[in-house]
Amino acid sequence: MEKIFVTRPTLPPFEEYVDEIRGIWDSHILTNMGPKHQKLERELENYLKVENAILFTNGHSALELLLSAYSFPPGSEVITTPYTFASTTHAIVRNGLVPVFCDINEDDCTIDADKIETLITDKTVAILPVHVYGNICDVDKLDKISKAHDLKLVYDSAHAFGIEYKRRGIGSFGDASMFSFHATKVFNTIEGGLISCKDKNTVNRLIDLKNFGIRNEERVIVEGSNAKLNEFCAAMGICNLKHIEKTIENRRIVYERYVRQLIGVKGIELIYPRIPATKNFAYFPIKIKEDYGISRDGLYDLLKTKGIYARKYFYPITNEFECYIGKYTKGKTPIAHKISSEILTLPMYENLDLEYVDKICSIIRQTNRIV
Ligand code: T4K
Repeated sequence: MEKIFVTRPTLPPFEEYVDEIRGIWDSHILTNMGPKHQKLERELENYLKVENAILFTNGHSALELLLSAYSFPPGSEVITTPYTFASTTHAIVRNGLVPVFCDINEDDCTIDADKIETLITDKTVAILPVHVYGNICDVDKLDKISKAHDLKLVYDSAHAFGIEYKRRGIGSFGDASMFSFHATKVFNTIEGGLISCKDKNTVNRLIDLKNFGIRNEERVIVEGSNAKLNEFCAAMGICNLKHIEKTIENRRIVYERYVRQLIGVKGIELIYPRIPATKNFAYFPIKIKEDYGISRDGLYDLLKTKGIYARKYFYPITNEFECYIGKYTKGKTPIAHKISSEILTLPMYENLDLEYVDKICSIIRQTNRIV
């Protein structure tokens, strides 16, 4: 029985990648912000419609260093969502900052912007929302709140590659955005990440922070880290970017095949964006409601017995992780808690065989009928 995983990385044609890396055998430049790294940064600024793009080894390092670039006083508070991957909360905590959890919208699972202001205190320094599944947050409302309270607004855009709203790249909203280019993402550089950021001082600080704070052979100006994307990963990005429109189109076909078959199934709820932005079809999340017949975990297990490895993105929510439970209790997040017990993300990737999509949908539909 073939195993179907929640995702499968997009790879460019083999020969294209070989052609792209061939020159490395002449130059021997493998890393330290070489020509491919620089080329990819310029190409991504263009594609993502952002002013400055800074590449990193992965999305998490990018986010962690972004928060460190602002030099917030230790113990400052960052309002964020618990309905996300571990990285978002870890980036806050690993900077000595305090996550204050805000609940999410029931429909699109993004942060509930109407609940943010009640969480602001004199210790709040930033808001860190997540464009979860590629559903963008209410960026207009968040912009107003952050400006009214003089807070930094930094987005976790790990899922939002290529999305545009009001004809602007999603990474141009707020003070800065982090994109993940992990193997499992819509666009990958094997591992990789990016910060888009308007402010030149922050850009320069991030460039220092990702290379040990080294300005030149004799000057080290800040206690930086090492988070440089290497040339082989940059080459993968250059190749994958050439095909990105087709990749997203192929994802759309899979996405729509799911929607057609799962819409209206009793006990199954689809998740739609509430803000009208373009789509990248990053994930296919569904909610398994009480009237479905079996639980979310029951369906997860059933699919597994048939070789289909769906995932519970995002369960548990981060404020219920063993390492955080009971520690950061300021905000209450009952909606995020409820959704995390209902959520299942189905296999979703470019060129997922449509017969498998039909098979997955038919299992979901039949299970509903027989229980
Ligand atoms: N913020 C958010 C909101 C995020 O979702 C993420 C990452 C980040 C920040 C941090 O960005 P990075 O530092 O990762 O750039 C996966 C990814 O590793 C992670 O990048 C992603 N979010 C998260 C949602 O999903 P896992 O632990 O579920 O990955 P894993 O290894 O179980 O992979 C899932 C499936 O993908 C596997 O069952 C098989 C398939 N797969 C995976 C890999 C790595 C492949 O077919 N080939 C592969 O090389 O976290």
